[in-house]
Amino acid sequence: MDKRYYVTTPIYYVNDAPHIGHAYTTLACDALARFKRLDGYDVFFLTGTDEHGQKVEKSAEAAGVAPQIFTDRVSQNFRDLADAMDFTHDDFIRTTEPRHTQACQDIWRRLEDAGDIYLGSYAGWYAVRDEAFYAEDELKKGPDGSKIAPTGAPVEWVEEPSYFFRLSAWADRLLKFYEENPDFILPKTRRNEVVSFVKGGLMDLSISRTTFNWGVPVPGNQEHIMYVWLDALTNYMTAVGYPDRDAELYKKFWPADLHMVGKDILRFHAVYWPAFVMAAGLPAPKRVFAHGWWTNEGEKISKSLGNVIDPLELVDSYGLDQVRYFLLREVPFGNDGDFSRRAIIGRMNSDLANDYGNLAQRVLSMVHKNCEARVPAPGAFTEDDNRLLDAAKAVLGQVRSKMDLQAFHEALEAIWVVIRQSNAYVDAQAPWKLRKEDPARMNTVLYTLAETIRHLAILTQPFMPDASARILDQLVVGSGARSFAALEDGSALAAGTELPKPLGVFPRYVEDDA
Ligand code: ME8
Repeated sequence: MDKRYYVTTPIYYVNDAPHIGHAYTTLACDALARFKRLDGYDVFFLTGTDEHGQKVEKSAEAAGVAPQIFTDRVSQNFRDLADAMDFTHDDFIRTTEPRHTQACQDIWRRLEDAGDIYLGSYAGWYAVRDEAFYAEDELKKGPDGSKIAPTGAPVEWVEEPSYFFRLSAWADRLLKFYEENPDFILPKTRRNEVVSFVKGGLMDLSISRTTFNWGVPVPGNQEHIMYVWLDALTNYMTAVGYPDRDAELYKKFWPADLHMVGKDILRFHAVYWPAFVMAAGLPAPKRVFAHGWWTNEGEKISKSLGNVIDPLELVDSYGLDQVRYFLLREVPFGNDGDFSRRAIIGRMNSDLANDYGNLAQRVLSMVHKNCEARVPAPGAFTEDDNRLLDAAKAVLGQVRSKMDLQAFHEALEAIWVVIRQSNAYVDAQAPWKLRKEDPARMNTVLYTLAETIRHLAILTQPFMPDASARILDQLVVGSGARSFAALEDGSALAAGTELPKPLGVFPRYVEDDA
């Protein structure tokens, strides 16, 4: 089995501060990267910033600083966010780095050599906000009667000399590619949208600009800079060493297993990008997953509405693991979702404090009080005990198949089924009553529970790394015994192991009414 996994986030525009949407995409990739590492994969997890183009140039201008100084500053905000959220990326790429210029120019030359680039002139609509060209018939009328892009972005008329990529010639090959790779675009509904878009026919794509110069120069023609999306998409190959195709990382990790993106940029990733890569004679990535859109208390998140959610503030208010859990659990991954205080507090108090936290806390406290703070020695397991232990053992397989489809919410739900089953088992077995009546049976019950919690805490690590580690510390599970192998190789808690005094891991969130 090929145990390598390459996952990427979009590279974010440095026109603005990072917000919850950016944190969400990278979080999903982080959970996946952590999951795969625990599952024995060699993982490469990439994130970074998209620093060229008109949009960034204009933001720098508005800030009154040179674009490079501006991008240095804003890019750092994205790194700070990644640190604050404990993301485990292996590289953080910036498109203004020299390694990236080299990669962009190389891919350009390959497209040119393949006969897929020609010089012409572009006359049409462009939306700086989306950094995208639009055909006349795609535009809508805005509230003030002016033309706007389907995304709502204002458009401007552009006329300039431009190189084109022969995208029109790629429609059939793309359709064949989608057919041969049915999971290339997920979720399925998004796949259908892309397929019907391509079936509608593709126009050649303008891939250079001449009216500003914040970008990668086109090789052989200094008048042109590369279209920011060709530049940006190439980052996924730059980071693994391209254009050096003998580079160790490139050989190991290209083609990427997963480009995680928001639904807003699916077309660039699922149409343009595989066409570019295949035209360059290189292997196309294996999957693009387009997730949904977050709103804030029912409203579209936007700077003009003043309702941008700062992920750092969320972490300060609710705690990192709580925010990580909420974002991945609340919304079926792929669907749109709404952030609300009520919803996150609800999840914290019911799923985390009442279900998971309470299970760990009451079991560990009983062990501490009644078993001399040692893992109790179990006697023969009854049918009830085995039912719980078997359920705990079966979760990894379920979570694995959910994670392979990026169904984070279902992966978590599968874990919670066993958490709830464990709580029901505690209530049914009532170990506190057994203390006097049948201490040997109490030991077996508490052992069964502690062993189940070991499984659960190993499995929740990708989602809530800190809280899971604290539960595993309380069970004295060593750092070498926290990977998924320890759920499949017959490992189990050793009776007699001395345990530290338990401490609650998921406090209830008490609303401040003041
Ligand atoms: O598009 N809900 O960068 P970008 C969910 N530079 N996700 C959201 C979101 C929201 N409300 N808002 C943003 C670009 N996102 C290009 C990408 S890749 C080669 C170049 C997330 O800064 C989501 O992942 O506009 C979306 O696709 C991405 O941020 C857009 O980030």
